[in-house]
Amino acid sequence: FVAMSSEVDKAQSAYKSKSTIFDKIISKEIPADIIFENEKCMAFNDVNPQAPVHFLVIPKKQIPMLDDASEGDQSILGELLLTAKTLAKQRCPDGYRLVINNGKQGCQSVYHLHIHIIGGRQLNWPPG
Ligand code: D5M
Repeated sequence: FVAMSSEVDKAQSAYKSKSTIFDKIISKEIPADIIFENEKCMAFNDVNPQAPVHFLVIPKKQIPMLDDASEGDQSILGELLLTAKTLAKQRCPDGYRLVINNGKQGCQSVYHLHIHIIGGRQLNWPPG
């Protein structure tokens, strides 16, 4: 419960900013456990894993949240989903879940669009 409420606390105090910690991961200013990278997107393991497999897929383009995605982002959104699927299929052959947290009540704490991929154990439904 501590871990869960601290993620909620982080989301409560998070806000959109010009650059986020994920930009620093993209530019390699700070290290991350990167598992995939191409010119458009990147995947790395989450520092606060909620399951045996928990990684994030992000666009290199700065899109703060899903709300900000537009018609012109169709191909990058598709690329994120297909990248997530390819990596998830290898790591979680028995199933997995994709999550996009959007905004305060969605529990978003980093304002750079990201897809969570969670798996490696039996997941529950519904989420909290
Ligand atoms: O999820 C943001 C997620 O990002 C949260 O699960 C922790 C993770 N995070 C935060 N900083 C890092 C670094 N530096 N490396 C890897 N993972 C990180 P949200 O959907 O915004 O709540």
